[in-house]
Amino acid sequence: MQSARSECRLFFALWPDDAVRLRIAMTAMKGFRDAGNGVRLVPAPNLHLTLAFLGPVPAERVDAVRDVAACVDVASGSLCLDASGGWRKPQVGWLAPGLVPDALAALERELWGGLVRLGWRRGQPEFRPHVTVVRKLRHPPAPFAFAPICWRYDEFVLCESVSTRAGVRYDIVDRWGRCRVPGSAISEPGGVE
Ligand code: 2AM
Repeated sequence: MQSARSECRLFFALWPDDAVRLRIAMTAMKGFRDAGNGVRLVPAPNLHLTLAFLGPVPAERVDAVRDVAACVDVASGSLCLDASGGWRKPQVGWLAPGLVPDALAALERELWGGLVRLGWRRGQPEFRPHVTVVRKLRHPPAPFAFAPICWRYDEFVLCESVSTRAGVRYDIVDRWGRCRVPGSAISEPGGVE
């Protein structure tokens, strides 16, 4: 459900289905189990792959953002998470595709092309697709091996990041790519981290 606030923190993402998110969560639990005190696993409902982070978006600009998404024509593809790692500064650990599929790169490029035309600036010069699986990771461990987690996606979503006292919650605002049944409900992952 879209918020009635004057601005909301938005991002485009791939949202794996429940079974894939569970596999990601289990892999993260095992792989990062010795990663040190204070490390927090991202709850399975919150696991996603960010395509474009928009930051705070004024309510009156959300329709233009939706129009960007509606123009994208590469909403499906497949990918395999088969690499692990961590970044010191944001203190996150992740699983990622070792090879970025062309269709995924094209999806990100198309989204950013439209966003740049609206005046957004890319934070990162390069697309480094990843699923953040742990936070507060002070000392990224050496990469670990795991059974690749592959999935086929046929849609991408626009999400709102909502800060709550219990942690961040991600609400799916809209989705594109899959055939839509008019009037169908939009699911909300509703997890907290
Ligand atoms: P992360 O997975 O690497 O933490 C919602 O906050 C999503 O947007 C997260 O997946 C997060 O990436 C990403 N995100 C948050 N802040 C960001 C920023 N300043 N630049 C780029 N991506 C960001």
